[in-house]
Amino acid sequence: MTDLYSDPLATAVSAAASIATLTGKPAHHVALVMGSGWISAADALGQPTHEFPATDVPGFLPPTVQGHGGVIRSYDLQGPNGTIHALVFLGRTHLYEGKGIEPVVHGVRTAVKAGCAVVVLTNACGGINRDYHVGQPVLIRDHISMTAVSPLIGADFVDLTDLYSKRIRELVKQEDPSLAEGVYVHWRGPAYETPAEINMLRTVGADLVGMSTVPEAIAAHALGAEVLGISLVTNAAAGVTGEKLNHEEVIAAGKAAAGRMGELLGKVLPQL
Ligand code: 8IG
Repeated sequence: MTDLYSDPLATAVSAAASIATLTGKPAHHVALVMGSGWISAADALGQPTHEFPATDVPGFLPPTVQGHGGVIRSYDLQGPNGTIHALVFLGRTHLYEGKGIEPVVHGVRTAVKAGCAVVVLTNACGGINRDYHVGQPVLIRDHISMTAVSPLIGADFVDLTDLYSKRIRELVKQEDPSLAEGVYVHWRGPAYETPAEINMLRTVGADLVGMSTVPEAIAAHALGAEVLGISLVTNAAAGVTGEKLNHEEVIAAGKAAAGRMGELLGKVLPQL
């Protein structure tokens, strides 16, 4: 752990103050973390009022993966009860980067300290459930941590029974009743699973597998935010179709379907 994160919440508080200064907005109301391929969802929210590199804000590391932006945007979204301020993170830090857990959850901690009561976590993932097709968005109903790495330290015995807010899932499904729900597995990576591992994960009740979201959901929930998780199935998990997994294909498939989800979020979020 570096000095930067010796007091992670203090770093998040100073990051939130920096975002307030950069945007001229004393508080934001909802945060969205956009995974690979989700930039078209951010674009579907309209024109941001502000955009800056995440590295302008304390505690954010430069991006290391192609398609993971490292950019923060602020949006004004119009809803039935007036304007809300949305904080959008394009790109995130992953556990597989080897920098530890603190940079992985710094964005969501910053968002909650900036005032966000709702955190939307999106990702691109592999589909384990054979009913899913590539390009399908799936609401995360629950998760299984195969890393067992927690962002929490000490006697912080947080209840996770409603980690992925049922209230928000129901609101989203009112807008789009065709949306499926599934159980997401956090796999450390960076190597994908073997076919045998995918069979194991299916057996223990997993529908989706990816390398993000779970630590951020726990950190946001522990600070009192409501969490919505949405996975975009961008490939069939290993062994499901016999095809090999390729990062470029993953990015392309994500872009195609994310725009529709951005429009949906633009409608739902101002109602929360
Ligand atoms: I995109 O098949 C994407 N991310 N672990 N497995 C894991 N992560 C992923 C996958 C996948 N596809």
